[in-house]
Amino acid sequence: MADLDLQTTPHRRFNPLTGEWVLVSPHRTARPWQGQIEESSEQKLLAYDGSCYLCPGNERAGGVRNPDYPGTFVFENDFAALKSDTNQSQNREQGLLRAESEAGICRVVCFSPRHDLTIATLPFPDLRRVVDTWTEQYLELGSLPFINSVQSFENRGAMMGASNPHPHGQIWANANLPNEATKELKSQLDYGLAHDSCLLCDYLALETKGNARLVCENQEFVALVPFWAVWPFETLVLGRRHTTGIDQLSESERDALAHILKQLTASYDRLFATPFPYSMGFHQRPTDGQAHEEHHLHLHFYPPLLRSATVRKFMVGYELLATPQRDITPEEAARRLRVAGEKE
Ligand code: H2U
Ligand code: ZN
Repeated sequence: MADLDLQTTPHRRFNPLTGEWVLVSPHRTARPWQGQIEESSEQKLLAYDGSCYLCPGNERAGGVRNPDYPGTFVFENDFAALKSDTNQSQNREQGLLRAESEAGICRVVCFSPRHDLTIATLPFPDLRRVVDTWTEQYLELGSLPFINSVQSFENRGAMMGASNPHPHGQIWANANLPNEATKELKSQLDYGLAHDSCLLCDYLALETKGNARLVCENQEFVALVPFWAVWPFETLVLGRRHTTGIDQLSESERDALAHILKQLTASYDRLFATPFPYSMGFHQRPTDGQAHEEHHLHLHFYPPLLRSATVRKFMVGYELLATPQRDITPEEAARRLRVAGEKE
C-alpha cells in the first residue's frame, strides 16, 4: 500500500482505546466560513457571589447551608442521579426489554471558596489540594463494597451545561462500569495480553519520539492531542509512569499533575481569548478489588469550541448516524495550542 499523507488526504484514524474510527478531512479546512465570528461576552466574576449556591456560607437548593470552607468542599449532590440505598439486585427482563437497578453516589467538589478562579488561575497550592481531594474521594468511594467505578469530572462553561461558573467538579460513583470505561478497559486488557505491555505506555513512547501532537509536558505528565481525537481541541493527559489510579501517584507526581492541568487549561483559555469550555475527567482502574494492572491512569479533555469563543463543533448528521468527523488535523490543533501556551 502507498504511504498516506495525513495532512492532505481524507482518511480515517483508529482509536485503540475505544476500538472506534474518526474521519479526518484535512482538505476541508480551506473552505469558506460564513458563520458568525463574535467576541466573547464573558462577565467579570466576583470573588464571592451572594447568589451562588456553591460559595461559602450560601444556601443550596433544599435549604442546606454551605460551611465557611477555606479550601476544597465536597457535598452529596442535592439532585443526585444515583442513590446509595437503591437495592442493586432488582431487574426486569422481557426479551429485548432489559433493565437493572443501579446504586451509586453523586458528589459535588468545590475546588475553592473563590467564585472567580479556575484550574488555570487557582494558586498552585490550592490546585494541589484539589488533586488531594480527588485522590481522597477515589479512595473513600472506591472502598465502599457496592462501588466499582469512580468517575471524577468537570463540566466547565455554560456551553457544556455547567450550571455555575464557581470552580467545581462532580463525582459519580456506581456499581456497574460505565460504557466508556468498559470499552477502554477491554481494549487495554486485550492489548496487554497480545503485546505484554501497556497500550498507553506504548502510545506515549510513540508520541514522545516526535512532538507533532504534544501540547505541554513536565517530568511526570504529558498533555497531547491524541492521534484519534474527535473534538477539534481534544486532549489526553498521560502519566509517564504506569499507574492505574490517582491513588498511586507520588507526591511529586501529584504536584506535576496540578502543574500540567494549570498549564493546559491556561493554553485553552488563551486559544480564543475566552474561558474555554470543556468536559474533562479521569479514567482510572475500577474499584472492584482487582489490580487491573493493564489500566493506565489518564484524563480526557473534550472541549466543544472549533474556531472562536462562540463557534463550536456540533456532533450532528453523519457523526450521529455514522462516524465522528473532523477537519482541522490533530497535529494542527496541537500546534495552535502550543502557540497559545507561549502567549503571555
Ligand atoms: P454542573 O455545573 O456540572 O451541572 O454541576 C453542578 C451540580 O450541582 C449539579 O449536578 C448540583 C446539581 O445537581 N447542585 C446541588 O447539588 N445543589 C444545588 O443547590 C444546586 C446544584
Ligand atoms: Zn460561588
